[in-house]
Order: sequence, then structure tokens, then C-alpha cells
Amino acid sequence: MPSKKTDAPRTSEAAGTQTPDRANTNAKLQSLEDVRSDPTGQALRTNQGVRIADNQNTLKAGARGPSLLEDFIMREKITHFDHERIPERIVHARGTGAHGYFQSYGCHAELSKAGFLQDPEKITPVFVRFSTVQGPRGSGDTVRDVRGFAVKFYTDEGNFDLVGNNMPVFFIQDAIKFPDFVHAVKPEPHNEMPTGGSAHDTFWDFVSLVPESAHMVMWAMSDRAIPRSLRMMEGFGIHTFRLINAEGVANFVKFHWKPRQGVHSLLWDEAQKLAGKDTDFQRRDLWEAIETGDYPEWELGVQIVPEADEHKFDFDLLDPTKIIPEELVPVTPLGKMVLNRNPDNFFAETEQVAFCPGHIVPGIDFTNDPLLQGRLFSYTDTQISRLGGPNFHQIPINHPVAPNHNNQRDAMHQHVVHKGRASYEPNSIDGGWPKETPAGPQDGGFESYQERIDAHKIRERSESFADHFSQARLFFESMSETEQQHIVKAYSFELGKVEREHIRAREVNEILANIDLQLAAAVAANLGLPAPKAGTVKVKGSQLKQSPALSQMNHLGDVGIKGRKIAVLVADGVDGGSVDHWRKALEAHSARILVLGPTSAPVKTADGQMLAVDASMEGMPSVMFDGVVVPGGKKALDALAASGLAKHFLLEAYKHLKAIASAAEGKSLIDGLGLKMDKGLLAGDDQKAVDAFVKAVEGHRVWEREAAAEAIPA
Ligand code: HDD
Repeated sequence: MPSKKTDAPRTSEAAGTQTPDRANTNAKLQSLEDVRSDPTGQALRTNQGVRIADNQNTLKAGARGPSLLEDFIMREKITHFDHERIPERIVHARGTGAHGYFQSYGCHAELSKAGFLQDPEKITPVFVRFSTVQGPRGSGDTVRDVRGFAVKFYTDEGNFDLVGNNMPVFFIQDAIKFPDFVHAVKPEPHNEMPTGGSAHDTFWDFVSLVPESAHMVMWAMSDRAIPRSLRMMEGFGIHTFRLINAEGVANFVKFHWKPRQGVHSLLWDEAQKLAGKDTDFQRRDLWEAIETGDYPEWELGVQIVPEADEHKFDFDLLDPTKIIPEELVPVTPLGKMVLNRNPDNFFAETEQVAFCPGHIVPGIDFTNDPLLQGRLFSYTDTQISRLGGPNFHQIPINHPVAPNHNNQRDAMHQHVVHKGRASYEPNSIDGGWPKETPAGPQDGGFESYQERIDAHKIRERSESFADHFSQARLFFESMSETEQQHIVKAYSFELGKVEREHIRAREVNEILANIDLQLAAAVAANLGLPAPKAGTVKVKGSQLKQSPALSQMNHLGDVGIKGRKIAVLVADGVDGGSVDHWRKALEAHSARILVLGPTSAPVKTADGQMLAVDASMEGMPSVMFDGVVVPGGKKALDALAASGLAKHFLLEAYKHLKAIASAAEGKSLIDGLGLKMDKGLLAGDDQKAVDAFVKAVEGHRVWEREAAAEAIPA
């Protein structure tokens, strides 16, 4: 049954106006929805359809006797259970998914002939899976790690998968190094530690020996690696791709996803605490946002480089460890993606979805990026062991909405009853069907871009890939001072966990010193290593001194505090009017308000009403919120001032640079905590106080408070 929660269903354009293939799309979409099984009103049955009378007791020889092998009901149930698990993904095992749609802003025919980019009326269904890289399926959501950002577009011309990350570069330049990199970052082989993080010897051993990783490691040590929310991350296709129009004209492009929610991060202390207080913090955040109708939205854009400009940059477009700074080539918006439906079943959808960078449609093509080329092989190969054979495309979540007739047959888990008598081509028995479609401007068969190659067969890295430090330096120099400090702390923390001193020293002297000597010196000091000398590599530097687009501080988004979580702290004696006032004022901005009490029990307001609370302050600690409000009511304020739980809540929110507003009479509570008022620590109930609070939440953190917050215990 189709879900009721969609505002834009998995539909396509009206049938009848297009080719027969396209006219079939609606019916196909419907059949994909029909696999959703609804047990309401149904009898419990075996897999063979037999009604079950007793699901509590095994068939036995007497009430106290041995179980009988004959019990086909028990055997079927246990056998199925014994095989419920499939191998988790070798990387990106921890993930969460959502359905939604893509809509083009206009017709981009000059750029690509891909159908989903032609018509602003057209709704293309998508499924997105976000993930961490290192940790297993049950690992924490908030670890320092790259986030996967994989989007499957179910277009009328076949599935297009954009399998990217929330960082625009990668650790290595050639796919043959991927197993080495993954073995190094994964938990250590002898004791399987650490879970979910890169703060260990094998990772730093590898990256300090492989300078091409320098730029990406810089991103991984930045705040980008601890996003506040999956809704608040940029996404990148990373490799340079080609878009090709109906005339066969190709442009190089880099894909970007820009979140309307802004690009925001957790603080490291928050991220670590959340890993214990709510392992599911990010999947819960996405789930709840969608359930409450606060649908996250991204803009899909491309940086476009005409073929003629391929060699105009001081880096190679084929090198996946390089960005094209947005100041050199701005991002052209193509359309928007909205996520508006949670999966009905995690396993069937999020776990079984199979992405592959090789899933492209006419109008899109690859480049010779050697990392991309290897990926084209790896993903399909991995699904064969993960999903049990080559028919994984028949699993509903992977099934294209476009028809997919061909002569491939049989294999494990074949679900299709092929009616044709001839499973080969050419044939005369089935009238020659299914037939090839000649390549063409629209609705043609896929045709690879005819790039001219004149080369020796050789195992070699192009000299144009050799500069590993210029863009790492550009990244560091483009950060705000606060962001730079966070990077210093991240390197110091991670390397501090490395047991072997020669690895720490190599990272500082041979990598960081070549990027930025001050950065290297600060990290060395924190590790107790001798001050590093200037790096030995001659770094040519970038065309730009800075790229402001790299700093998160420049990406506040355009939805204000919509979907931000605000805690309202209450106790017996709270002023109910003050609670209502703040609730109304903040809900007018579409923030999410949660009332927290000393326990989960309702509290009694000053005028004797019972006020329900959403959770206790212990159940939902401050690390789960973006801001805190303390309403008026003397008795309640006194109770909060006497409560270690409430004081900890406020001090921790203060330490994490969050906006805190108290009613005017709550000032004494703030004073009692020894906190100084600032742009985001406010007392007052009037419109001015509300506006100041909203502005502080919008700014995400009260960065000016950072020095004062240092003194607060974690
Ligand atoms: Fe990969 C999964 C992203 C390089 C081999 N990768 C995977 C996923 C994402 C990425 C988001 C999870 C997809 C999902 O949610 O199911 N991978 C990237 C990016 C890369 C990259 C952005 C570089 C730019 N990957 C890469 C290389 C190889 C792989 C070079 C192998 C040569 N990746 C895989 C894989 C995975 C995978 C082993 C594991 C599970 C899967 O594919 O389906 O095949």
C-alpha cells in the first residue's frame, strides 16, 4: 500500500504523452508500492500460507516431553530466524535512509539530455542513504568520521545513483589503494578497536605515509566530520563527471548538494557525549524531522567546466583529492531534493538498497578519474555477496521504475517469470524482442562519450596529481579562527591516541609541517613533540589565498530556526503563561519545543494546572538540543536552582555555546551559576528577548562565548 505520509508520491508524468516505456512508469511505481505488506486484519500463517493455531508451543511428545522433528511450523520459523542477518557493508555499514523526490528548477537541456533535468513539473522519486564510514552497523552516529551521502534517482530512463560524501575530496587517488586505506581505518585487526573512529595507530600510520591523503584528512579533522544533523550537511559527488546534451556537447561537472538547513556541526565534547546518551542521535533527528512534517531540502547544483578549459586549473580535474574552489567556478543550481517519507521497514529498504556509481543514464558520463573507474567495478561486486547474487536489482528498493527487459536469466533469488521463449539476441522466435534502441538525442539507447584515447598501457600516476599540500593549506587558511582551533584540537586528540611516537612525529613533521607550520607546531606542542621545522616539500600553493565557501560559518541556511530543538525547563510552580508565551513565540518560527521536567511526571503550574512534560532532563540531556528556555515562576526557579540535574543542564548548554533564555525573574538563576550575560545568554520575556534568542539559535553557536566557556567543567 502506498504510504499516506507523502506530499509528493513516487509518481511520474501523466501517461499517454510519452513513449510506451514512459507510459508504463506509473503502473510500475504502483507495483513497487504493492510489495509493502500490511498485516491488518490478516491471519497468522506459515510461509506456505497455512493458518497457525498455536504460536506459543512447540509440538512435543507430552507436555513435559521432547520436541518432535515433525513440527514444520516451529522448524520453518527457527530456520528463517537463523538466516535473518546478511553481511553488513564493508564500509558505510551504519546508515539511515529516507524517501523523497527531486524536481528540476527548469529545463537544463543545454547541459544534459537526461530526462529528469528537463521539466520543472516532473517529480523524480529518490531514496537517500546517509552513513558513517568506519563503524559497524550498530556503532554510534556522532563519531568523528566522513558521512556517506548516496542518492538513488528513479528516473524514467533508468536509475541514476549519485554516491557521494559530505566532503568534496577523498583519501586516495587510485582505487587500487582502497582496500589498504579501509584496512587501516577499520578497527585494528588484533583487538577490533576502536569502534567508529580513526583515532588509532593503523589509520595514522597509513595517512602519514600517504601524503595524497593530507587534504581529506584535514576535512576529517574539521567540524565537517561531526555534523549536527544529517539534514545540515553538504553533499558532494567528488569526482568530475560529464554531462552531455542532445547535440553530444559535453561539459565537465562536479555535483553539489546544498542544504537549506545550513551547514552545522556538533562540538567535539557534545559528539562524544551523544555517542553514549543517544547512539541513534542522527537517525532519530532525521526520522523525527520527517515524521513531524519538517521535510529537509537540498539544492542540487553543478560546477561546470567546458571541455576546452580542462587544463586551465592548477590541479587536475581527474584528481579526486582536489576541489574546484567555488570562487573559481560557482555552483549552478539545477533543482531541489526534498525528503518527505520515512521507510516502512529498515531492512527491506535502508539495508537492502544497493548503490553503484556506475548506475548512470543517458546525458551523464564518467571521466577517467582512477578512483571513480575502480568504483565502477567494486559496488556491483560487493552486492553479490552482500545481497546474495546478481538479482539484487529485483529487490523492490533497487528496482528501477523504468522497464528493464533483457536476456539475463536465472541465478539466485530470481523473482521474474520470463515469458519469452528466446533468451538471446538476435532471435526470430520472440520477434527479436527485446531490441536495442539506437542512441539518439532523446529516449535513445545509452552511448558512451567518445573520448579520444591515445596512450601506452602503463601503471603510473600522472605528474599532474603530485601536489598534495596546496589545497590542504587552502582549506586550513579558509577556516575561521574558531574552526582552525577545532582542527588543531582534533589532530591533537586523534594523534594523542596513537601509541607509537614515530607515527605521531611523522604526521607532524612530514604532513602537517608541509601544510601549515603553525598548525604543525600547535599539534606538536600538545603532543609534547619537539617543535617541527619547516616542511621539506616545495608547495606551490593555490591560485586563491582563501575560499570562503569552505568555511561552515558562511553557510547558515535560509530556513531560520525551523526544525531546531529547544528545551523548556520546568518544575512545580512554573508560570504556565510564560511556558505558553515561549512555546507560541518559538513555534511561530517552526522550532520544535520540548518541555523537560525533573522527572517524566507532569508538573503543577503556579495556578494549579497540570502541565505535561515531554521527557525528564536526564532522559533528554542538553546535548540533544539547540537552545534552552527557562520560563518564569519563582517556586520553579528555586527548584531548578537547587537541582544538580537542572544546573548541569544549563551549564552544559552554556559550555556548548547554545542560546539560553530565561524569563526576567530567572536572571538570579543564571547569576547563581556564575555565568555572564552575552549575545546568546538572555533574561527577559518581551519580543526583544525572543528575537535575540531566535537570532542566537539561527547563528547556531554563540562563538563569542568560547573563551568564557573553557572554564566550565565538561
Ligand atoms: Fe565507496 C559504499 C562513497 C570510494 C567501494 N561508498 C559506499 C557508500 C558511499 C560511498 C556513500 C555507501 C552507499 C550506501 O549507502 O549503501 N566511496 C564513496 C565515495 C568514494 C568512495 C564518495 C570516493 C570518492 N568506495 C570507494 C572506492 C571503492 C569503494 C575507491 C572501491 C574500490 N564503497 C565501496 C564498496 C561499498 C561502498 C565496498 C560498501 C557497500 C557498498 O559499496 O554497497 O563497494
